[in-house]
Amino acid sequence: MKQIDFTPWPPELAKRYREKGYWQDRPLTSVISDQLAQHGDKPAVIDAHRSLTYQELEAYSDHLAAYLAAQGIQQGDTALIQLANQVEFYISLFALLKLGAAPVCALFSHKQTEINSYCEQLEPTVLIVSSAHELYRDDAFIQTLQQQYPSIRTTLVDHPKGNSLLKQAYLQPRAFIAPDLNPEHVAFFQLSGGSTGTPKLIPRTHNDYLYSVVASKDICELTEQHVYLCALPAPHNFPLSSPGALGVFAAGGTVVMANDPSPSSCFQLIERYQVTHTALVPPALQLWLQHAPKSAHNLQSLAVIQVGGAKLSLTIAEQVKPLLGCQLQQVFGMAEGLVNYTRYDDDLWHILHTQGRPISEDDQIKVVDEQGNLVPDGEEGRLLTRGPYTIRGYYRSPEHNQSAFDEHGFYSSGDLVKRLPSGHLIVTGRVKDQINRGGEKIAAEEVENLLLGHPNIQQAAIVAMPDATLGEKSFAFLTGIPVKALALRKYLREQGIADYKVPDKFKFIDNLPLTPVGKVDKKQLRNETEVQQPTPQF
Ligand code: OOB
Repeated sequence: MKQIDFTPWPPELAKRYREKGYWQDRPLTSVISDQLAQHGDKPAVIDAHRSLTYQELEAYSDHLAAYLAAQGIQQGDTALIQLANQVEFYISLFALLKLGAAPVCALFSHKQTEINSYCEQLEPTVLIVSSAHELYRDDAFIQTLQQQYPSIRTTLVDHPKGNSLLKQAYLQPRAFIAPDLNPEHVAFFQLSGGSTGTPKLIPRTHNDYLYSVVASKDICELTEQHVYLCALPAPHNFPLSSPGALGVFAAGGTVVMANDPSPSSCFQLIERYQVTHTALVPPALQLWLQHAPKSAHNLQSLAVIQVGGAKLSLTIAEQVKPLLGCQLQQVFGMAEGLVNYTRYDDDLWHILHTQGRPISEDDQIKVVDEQGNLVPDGEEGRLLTRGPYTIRGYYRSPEHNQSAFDEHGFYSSGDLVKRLPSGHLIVTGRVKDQINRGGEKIAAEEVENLLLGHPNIQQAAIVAMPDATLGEKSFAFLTGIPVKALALRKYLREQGIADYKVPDKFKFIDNLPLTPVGKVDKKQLRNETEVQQPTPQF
């Protein structure tokens, strides 16, 4: 039997995680199968086009799994899903999980560069994509992928409004014989925000992910009464598992999918479906706060808004209760594992000023200085963590793993934090070479490398500049023969990268400043962006 590579936890820790009941040796799909007896007829997921009960979600993912099995797809294979926020996302995810064929779920904003990189790394056997995405409007890109990656055996394209091969495959009843899965093995891949040239893939096992989902569901006290609005891109770790859609399924609740997190998409859904919970990034929350007071929609059903993905400013945090009438929960998480929540019964100070505390008492946190020495509580340092649902290594990245994990298996997230005696963390900054553009992560090196491909550009350095709405935008400093920003944007779009990675500002300068050891001095460049910008709100 083929097995997907991943770095296992040391046996003594795996034993402990089992003994403590974190790892239950059950497949991740049990979040839906467990609901069938009691909640089979209840709506599990609703999008703009249809509503599926738990029974339907289970049956459709079985049919699709059987269809794929008949195409020769089997345990140990990999797959790529690129769908919008639509019920087919969960049908496809569960079908592949049932087969043991681990998917990577690309964000809908991803383009050729990202998709190529995932295919290069995974050699998928299945593509499940939507023609609503510009890449799949016709067959050209799919054919290129199929030629470049002969591993691709089955391609299912969905058409959002009409019939499609994907819909036929899941609607047509077929008996599925489930293979025996080992819950210690890889279930699927999360995407890393990254700080390197190539986006890294994060193998998540059934055991570790299911634990994070179920524990998150308990912390957030979700029940079958709850209705969760999935407003962020469905594959992202936050709306998938913190507690996200999978947590809501595990509780027997209902997931409502919005096309995007804007008030115009979301407020009507909140009223119509009596949404109780949702998860937002700070810029979306800001828009909600601006629009809620004058909205004609009744938002009273909302009990909790979770905010995470990027730092939330105190001034925005303070407005949640007065303007939206619901509880704020701060969430500081990462696709690699560790997730922190403020708890509902925390005092107001901790809810407003901290990004929460870890899910598990077995989440080990170290806050260290530049030499790797522990710093006292309350002092800033780098965050290191390991635990029952934090990965031990990126997929097939031995070199990067050397620097991303310490000798004790602690993952270095690249965040600067302060830990309080209560265990709560405050995110104070970052050492990784990344821009956090309103929750969307940009690995500076990835975009710099693409810019270096331009004939006029000699050197490129991308840094964060403060922005009142997004928190940060990206600023590219360049040397070489000047080119207009418009032309550079066009050039980058032609390379096929997600729009959010295209720098917001470009500037040609004579030389990039260097540190005493001869590296590009990004700190100095960042200072320069601040001179040119108005003071940020957060
Ligand atoms: C979430 O996951 P990723 O993988 O997109 O990004 C992780 C990084 C963290 O290392 C940190 O730099 C930043 O995003 N971050 C925050 C934050 N939440 C995430 N920075 C400040 N304050 C916060 N509340 O973004 C993610 C995954 C699961 C749940 C929530 C967020």
